[in-house]
Amino acid sequence: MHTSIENLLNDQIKYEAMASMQYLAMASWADAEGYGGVANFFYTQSEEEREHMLKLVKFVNERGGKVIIPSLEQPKDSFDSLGALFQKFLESEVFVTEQINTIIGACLQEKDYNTNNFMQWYVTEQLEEEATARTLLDKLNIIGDDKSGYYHFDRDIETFIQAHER
Ligand code: OFO
Repeated sequence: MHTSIENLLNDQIKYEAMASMQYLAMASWADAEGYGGVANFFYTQSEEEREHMLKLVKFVNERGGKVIIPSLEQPKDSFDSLGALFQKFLESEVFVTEQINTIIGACLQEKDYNTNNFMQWYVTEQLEEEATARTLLDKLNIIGDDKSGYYHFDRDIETFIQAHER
């Protein structure tokens, strides 16, 4: 594996780990605020990001590269509102998408079609996650400051996600 690709994949391991910890902090915040549905949503997201990280760790090892397990900064753990929480979710996903696109670009440049092929799974995954984040944020923008709207959003989020993923 070309060193530049190996470095980028190690960076990506860090970004997926950061997303996992960020979503865990968001789940915990929502839990403490009494938003059980939102908390479950982010606990699940956190697990998914950990799986994305693991997939990369295994891939780099399989290809004979050297994996670096990163140290991480403390994630943001307080939010002004559910809107701010989901804004952070969208920003995090947009950032990850940009990094994945950078890897794809480098793979094509280095003619590393194997890694390019592997990374296509992440491209599809990011499309879905960004769409979910935007849809939920749109709903919260409609709700505005309405407390009963927050209540319904929290109650309905799991049903919404299941329907969206079908
Ligand atoms: Fe949604 O961040 Fe992983 O890929």
